[in-house]
Amino acid sequence: MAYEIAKDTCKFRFGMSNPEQLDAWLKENPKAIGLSFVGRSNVGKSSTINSLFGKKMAKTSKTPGRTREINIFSFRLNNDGKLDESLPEFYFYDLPGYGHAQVSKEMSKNWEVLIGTFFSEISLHTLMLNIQDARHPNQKSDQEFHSFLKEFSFETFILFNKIDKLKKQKERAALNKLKPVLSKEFKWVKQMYFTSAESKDGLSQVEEAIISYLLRQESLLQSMDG
Ligand SMILES: Nc1nc2c(ncn2[C@@H]2O[C@H](COP(=O)(O)OP(=O)(O)O)[C@@H](O)[C@H]2O)c(=O)[nH]1
Ligand SMILES: [Mg+2]
Repeated sequence: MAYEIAKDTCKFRFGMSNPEQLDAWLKENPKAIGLSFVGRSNVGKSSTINSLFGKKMAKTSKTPGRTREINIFSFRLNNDGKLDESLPEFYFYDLPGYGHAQVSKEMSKNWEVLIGTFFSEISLHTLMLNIQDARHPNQKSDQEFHSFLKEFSFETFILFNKIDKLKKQKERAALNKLKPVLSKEFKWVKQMYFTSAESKDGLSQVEEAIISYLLRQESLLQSMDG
């Protein structure tokens, strides 16, 4: 592959917990091209980010539901091992997990406003990467999130993470059986992957798909401007 994520260019930019501050940033950046990580707490969003963008980018946690901010990062792409300066800076967003019961009412209210602001103001050139736990896919909160997301027109991929934990052949077979069911259920989801942030299984395919999305958006914006 000619293009790859230039890990040495990945930078943490902002941690947003204030919806107004987030709103202002999003409105200033209507043409930002990037991707967003969304999923239940503890499914491995931060770990997947770290595997794709470089160690210790995002904070991983043993305690679910800790990140209550939207973290904004920027990165660039290499082409044949060299930074491609003709391409803009891209962004990725680490979102707080949904479906975590043990938060106070106040916190969940702020979460709702923050997430609402994010999805209604974020550039449409943003790929949604929904991470789910391969051992417990399509939970109630995943379904609720999907019915929310369906109202928007973002391109969406699903990553079923932690496949390294599916040790038994039986569990893997069950997941494979689920594939056609999930494809039916998630007709509007463009691509699905089985991954492990731990063993890195499946992540090079995900990186390839992300890059292809970014380059597509970039040429789309070029043609609109030109
Ligand atoms: N075995 C295994 N553990 C993982 C994987 N991805 C994440 N974890 C672990 O799951 C826990 C939660 O991960 P984290 O990335 O913080 O989840 P987040 O809340 O979705 O950001 C951590 O203890 C990780 O080490 C994976 O693919 N395989
Ligand atoms: Mg996290």
